[in-house]
Amino acid sequence: MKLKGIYSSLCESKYSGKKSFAVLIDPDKVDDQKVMQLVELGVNAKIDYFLVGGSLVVSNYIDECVRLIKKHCSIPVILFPGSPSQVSRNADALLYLSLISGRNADLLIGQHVVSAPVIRQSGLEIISTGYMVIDGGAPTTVSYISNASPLPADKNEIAMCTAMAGEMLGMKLIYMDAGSGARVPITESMIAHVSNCIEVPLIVGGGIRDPEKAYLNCKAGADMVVVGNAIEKDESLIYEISAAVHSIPVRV
Ligand code: 1GP
Repeated sequence: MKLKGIYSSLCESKYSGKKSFAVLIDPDKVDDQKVMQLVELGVNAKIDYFLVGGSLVVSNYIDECVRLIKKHCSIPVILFPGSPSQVSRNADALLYLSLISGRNADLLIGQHVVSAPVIRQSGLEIISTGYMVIDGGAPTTVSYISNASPLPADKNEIAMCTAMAGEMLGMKLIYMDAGSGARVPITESMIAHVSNCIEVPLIVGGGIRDPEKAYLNCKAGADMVVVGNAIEKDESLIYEISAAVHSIPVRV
């Protein structure tokens, strides 16, 4: 049995105002060499988490990818599964995503029912997460695969009510995602509105390409920012984004 620690750390960080930076690794886009490179960069840049997963993982590399990360560093690995098949016992935790911004019953509860025994047996720390896909200005893999309309980018009220409902239904995290490679990331205004009406930690990702946007998202109320695509294109961004996120003072 693994120690149940990731969610406690996320809550402690939120309480103290400590912002976190997670690098998303899509197992379809990496090999051993690339993973080792990202591990080294992640350690040197002092990132907080690796997220591993993708909306559509076609390779069979998740388990090996997670094992490699865990073997070579102590950065926690959180699974961010696009489907129930994306599970690795070697990870530290799993975001148990329910697509609360959509109206596709399968992604709200259906796939969870089918995969519940396997997920339970994995022994992973399971973190129930209200997953909200926000319109990022272009169709993304997640918007296509989910077969559900994204939440309109300028409708802060809908985002607030959705997040509040997720929290009251017992979800432990809210993850607002404009989708991987989104043309337009989520506005700071929407992040601030949502952050102000929930108490659980708030994760924000999708289309973040520079340290300024990561910083502004944290200032607006994101507790963790997730970056994938931009780092795939320019790895040196890991240092800049990590520094920007961690420049926000922690409450003592
Ligand atoms: C996608 O939030 C993540 O689910 C990260 O998005 O790849 O655009 O950084 P990017």
